Amino acid sequence: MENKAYLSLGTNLGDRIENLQAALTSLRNEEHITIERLSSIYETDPVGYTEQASFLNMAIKIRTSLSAEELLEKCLSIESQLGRIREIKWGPRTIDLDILLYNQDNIESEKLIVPHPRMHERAFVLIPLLEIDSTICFPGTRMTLEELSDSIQGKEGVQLWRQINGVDVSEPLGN
Ligand code: PH2
Ligand code: MG
Ligand code: MG
Repeated sequence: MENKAYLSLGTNLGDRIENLQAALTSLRNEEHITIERLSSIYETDPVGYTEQASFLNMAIKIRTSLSAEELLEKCLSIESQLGRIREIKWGPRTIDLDILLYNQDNIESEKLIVPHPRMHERAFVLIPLLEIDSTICFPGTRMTLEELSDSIQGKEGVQLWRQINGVDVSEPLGN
């Protein structure tokens, strides 16, 4: 499990908490992946295409012996197992599993770009990520997430989900 990666999870179709649970269970059942940290779950305003239901988003830190490409294949297969179909760009989805960072690698292949090209401008990615590791340095800059946190745009669209619902949901997910 020599590689360290950060993933973003998002869902806004069906039973959203069940979708997150199912994705985490599938990741836990993968022998080449260990989940090290989980963020809280956040309810977030849709970004990009705004005429859709709000999302639940969270981030996780994993260790894996998979290459970035193998990890992507794993993520895509979990997405399709959970019933994700090809949908409109940035539109509603049952589950979205995105690789944010893979070690300090810069990857640009036909299938995969890492660091995730839009993570820097997305509060629904940065706020959960900040919670699990504020010392992350973006490849290419010397700034840590902590140092960048004040300048994150769109924070008001990212709310702790457990506060909205009055229950702490991070425990059942195995934090
Ligand atoms: N994912 C998108 C587009 N817009 N908005 C929110 N709030 N959360 C998402 O996960 C999300 C989005 C495309 O992957
Ligand atoms: Mg995405
Ligand atoms: Mg995706």
